[in-house]
Amino acid sequence: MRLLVRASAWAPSTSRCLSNAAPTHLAMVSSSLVGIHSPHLKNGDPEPAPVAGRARLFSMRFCPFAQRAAICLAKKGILTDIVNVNLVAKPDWYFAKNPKGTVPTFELDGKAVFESLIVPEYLDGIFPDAPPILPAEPYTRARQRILVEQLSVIKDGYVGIFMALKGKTSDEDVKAAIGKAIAALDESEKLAANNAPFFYGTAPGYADYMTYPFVDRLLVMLTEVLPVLRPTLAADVKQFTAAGFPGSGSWTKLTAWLEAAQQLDEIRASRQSHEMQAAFLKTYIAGAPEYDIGVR
Ligand SMILES: N[C@@H](CCC(=O)N[C@@H](CS)C(=O)NCC(=O)O)C(=O)O
Repeated sequence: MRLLVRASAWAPSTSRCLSNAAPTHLAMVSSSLVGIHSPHLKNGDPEPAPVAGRARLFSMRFCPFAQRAAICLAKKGILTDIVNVNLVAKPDWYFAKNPKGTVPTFELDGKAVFESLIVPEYLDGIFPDAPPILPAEPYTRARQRILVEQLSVIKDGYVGIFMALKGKTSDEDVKAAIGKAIAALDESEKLAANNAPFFYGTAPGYADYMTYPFVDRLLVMLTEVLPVLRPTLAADVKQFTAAGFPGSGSWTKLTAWLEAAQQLDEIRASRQSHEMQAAFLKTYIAGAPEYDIGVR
């Protein structure tokens, strides 16, 4: 298949706006994703010319939804130019691809598909020779979808803390949001597989890929952002550390799952460092997101 590249092949970008230059704080991980650290295009910037036959992912470096799509593209080894979009000053041309103006949007041969839970299925359909994200067998497939729905409590838990901090709500409200995130971890622990690191067995799949970006952000939030922005609540989250998150005492299976997920090439290829995520989150919570933080 012409768009497939081996995971070890680091494909050069031919597009003017795209760059492979990784900030020095990130170890280079070879992958099919080109320009993951490229600057974000904003209103007034021209759309980079698409390279014929080459996939594009419209993204934002720190977006967990966009990371879902990036993980799947890396797993499949699809040569993809990442086009980062400034979400507070979106280029006009972006709305023609995605009227909601959200990221991610996947585009190939002039066909754009958005929504992070739908893109993986589309990729499975158009790249039948690449490793599948969703299983073909109907029951297993349905169960994976159900699992993603159930695990969305982690997304909600993370977003709840984010909103509470951004809304400058009282310590009591932030505490309540932390409580919900902890309850989400408890629920997810019950859903994790026994004796298998991944949610649906020994190999990672849809549920793992759709959930990882939010667990990683919850980690950053609880260990690096919240204690700094709300020192009055530092004691409420001091049980959490980046190493061994969320903690094998209460969440044995989830902790083993995260450790295994962090080793996957497709996850390593799509991630931003915790340091950069924390720095970005602070600017976002303050109301002035610095999308290009650490790039230049
Ligand atoms: N339901 C969408 C949500 C995507 C989303 O909200 N992305 C955020 C960035 S993390 C975004 O594009 N925000 C800009 C906006 O909503 O205008 C999906 O799953 O793809």
